[in-house]
Amino acid sequence: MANGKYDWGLFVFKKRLSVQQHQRGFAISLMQHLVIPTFVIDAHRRVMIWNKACERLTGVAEEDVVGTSEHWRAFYEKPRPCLADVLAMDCVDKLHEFYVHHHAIPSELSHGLRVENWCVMPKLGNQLYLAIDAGPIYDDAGNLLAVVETLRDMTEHKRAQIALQQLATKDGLTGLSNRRTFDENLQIEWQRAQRHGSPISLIMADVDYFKRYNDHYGHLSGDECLKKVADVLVRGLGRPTDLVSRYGGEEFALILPGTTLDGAMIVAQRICNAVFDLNVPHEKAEGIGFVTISMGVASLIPEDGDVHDILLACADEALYAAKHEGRNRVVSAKE
Ligand code: GH3
Ligand code: MG
Ligand code: MG
Repeated sequence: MANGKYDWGLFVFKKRLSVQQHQRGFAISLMQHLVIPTFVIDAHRRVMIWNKACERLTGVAEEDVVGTSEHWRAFYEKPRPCLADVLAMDCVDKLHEFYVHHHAIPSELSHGLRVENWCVMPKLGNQLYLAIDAGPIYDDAGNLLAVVETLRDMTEHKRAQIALQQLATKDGLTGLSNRRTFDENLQIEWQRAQRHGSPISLIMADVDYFKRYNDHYGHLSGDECLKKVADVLVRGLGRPTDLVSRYGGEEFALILPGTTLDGAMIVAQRICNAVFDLNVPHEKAEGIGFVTISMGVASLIPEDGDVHDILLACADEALYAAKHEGRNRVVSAKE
């Protein structure tokens, strides 16, 4: 009030300010109570907002993180950028270094990013698979004001997906790769060997007198025996590219990419000895008294036009010879 007159200009200004403050307060409160875990960082990567749902998801309290750049601690054990940081630092080209599953959000309106990732959640001590979205906010001049990151817990969904994948690719009894995975892998490795002109070896293994084992000790003991043999096979393989699968009943197949016949024979003999050394009694195994396996080994450098069936047929023939020659032995396919 000046000279008894009311200052309408000041009044309108104050009113507008108070409406703006009210709106801002409402927006912050809205975000804080949003059911979707959300946090916001400024252009200097300091946390501005850390909502209640984010507190529940991470176990990290708002007061411990707001004003700091320590938000990574809520998700990871070692310092690394969160998705919002990637946008704030303008290093989207490095996204693949931090996230396996990532893509830009397909919208002309958004410069956002979407990723999926396993997070270790150090405060809660449990691993969560999170779907993460981040979107930048710019002022009218195009300067970055903030980045909003939202998180969705996809752990159950991911675990179900992994379980389904396991069902489709693994053998239920032994946990080894199943026949389908074997077929796919053999095809891939065969083609790779063809392209590189490198050797590929295949070992077929079959438990000796296993029908008698089942008949004598029962089917459940038979299953236990197969698991023990499978463990020996897994331990017998040295390279990450080697693959052991349950081919069928009591037959196993081992693919050894980049391995010559001599190398594969050494591996097979070592495994054959290790199964014998398990000392699993088998009263009905002729002459030996323990569970043993026979193995047929084949190796080839595939040429153009060759199909992998030749390798299977050669290894099978060698296995047949191993049985014929008395079992508990390794026989190589004829060159
Ligand atoms: P050989 O020494 O010539 O290999 O004789 P074998 O008795 O091992 O061979 P055969 O093919 O006659 O019999 C295989 C047996 O393996 C038949 C079945 O009783 C047993 N078998 C196959 N799959 C399973 C399984 O999943 N669990 C159990 N317990 N036994 C199985
Ligand atoms: Mg058999
Ligand atoms: Mg057998």
